[in-house]
Amino acid sequence: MSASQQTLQELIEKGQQAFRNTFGYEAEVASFAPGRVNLIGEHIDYNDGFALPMALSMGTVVMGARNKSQSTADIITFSEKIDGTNRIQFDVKALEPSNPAWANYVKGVIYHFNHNVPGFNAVIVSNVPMGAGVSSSAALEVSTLLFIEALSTKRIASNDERAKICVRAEHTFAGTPCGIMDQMISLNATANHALLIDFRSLESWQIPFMSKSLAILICNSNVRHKLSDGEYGKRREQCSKALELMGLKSFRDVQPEHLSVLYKANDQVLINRTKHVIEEIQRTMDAAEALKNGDFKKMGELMKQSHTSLRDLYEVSCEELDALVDVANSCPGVLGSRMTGGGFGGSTVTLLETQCVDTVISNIKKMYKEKYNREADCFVVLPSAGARIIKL
Ligand code: GAF
Repeated sequence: MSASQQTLQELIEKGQQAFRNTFGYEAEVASFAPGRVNLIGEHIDYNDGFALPMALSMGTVVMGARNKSQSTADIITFSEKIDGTNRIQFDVKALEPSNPAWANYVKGVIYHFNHNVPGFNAVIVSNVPMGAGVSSSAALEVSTLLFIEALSTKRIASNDERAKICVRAEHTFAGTPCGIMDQMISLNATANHALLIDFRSLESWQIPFMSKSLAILICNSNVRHKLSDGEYGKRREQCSKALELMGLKSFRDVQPEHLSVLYKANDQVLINRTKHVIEEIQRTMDAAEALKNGDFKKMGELMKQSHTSLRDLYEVSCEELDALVDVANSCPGVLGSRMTGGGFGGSTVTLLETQCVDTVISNIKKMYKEKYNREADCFVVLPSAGARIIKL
């Protein structure tokens, strides 16, 4: 059985057993936070726009209990992101980024929680595929935060605040200048719904999204192009530069006269980035409306347009993702397919008729193996519930 097929109950049992075997007593507190797939609204969270993600049933469990020390955290992990080190000990009162990389998500969250956390022992178990663009990092951050919140006396006022703590952790300890979408959906998701998030106000709306005749398919390309490391930050800088040229603080305020300033500056890259952002914001609002109206054909068309824009205007796709999207879109029964997440590898998301799932998966896998000699891992997913404390 692959990690992603383990159920939450199996993750919990695995964690409890590992905790008992490692530390010699029972875990008392457990938290769960899901990964996500974004249906539409890509590279828009840090641009003041809208996105429409949903949570997966796959997620990360952090479980444990206080230990006898004042401030030592002793953590083992079963996640694939172990960098060869699956047990770490550190002082919760003297935190700084260091290897292994996975531990920085944990340390960063404790640091930015900014309240007394007692010494604890913990186990981390996850079934979110790593590096697949489905937010394994946010799942780890959010689950860690709920866990330490339960161990301490401080209660964070809202999920917005929780999401911001996790983002700070990711920026400062993991060194990734991410937006806030992944943490927001992990914290606020509801089963059978996608979440329309407005990143200007952080308001959000649950959009019912469940149909027996339709399925959502994630295909992991199993590639992560190295160039992605700096490219995400570069896109953020280009967007800031475009706003600066237009004399604006937000893409939500762009009027035709602002665009003409940009056209005069004649920087095609900035024009393309701006075009993507403005159009993707509109597409995302249209997609939420289409879902509300049960207009899945429209939803699929918008997903296709989103991919084209990410490929040609925002330039965050890659050959493998384009091939996965193209083969999916060519299959009967597929309404629309696009890359999802940060890009440069990772996964695609496809909306399709349930009755066609097996054929579409087999076409995708065949093409991918023949063209790239790689496996595409395919999962049918359902919109699932958000992060929570699990009663042990
Ligand atoms: C990554 C980031 F973490 C998100 O904040 C978001 O920007 C996404 O890429 C692109 O939409 O997942």
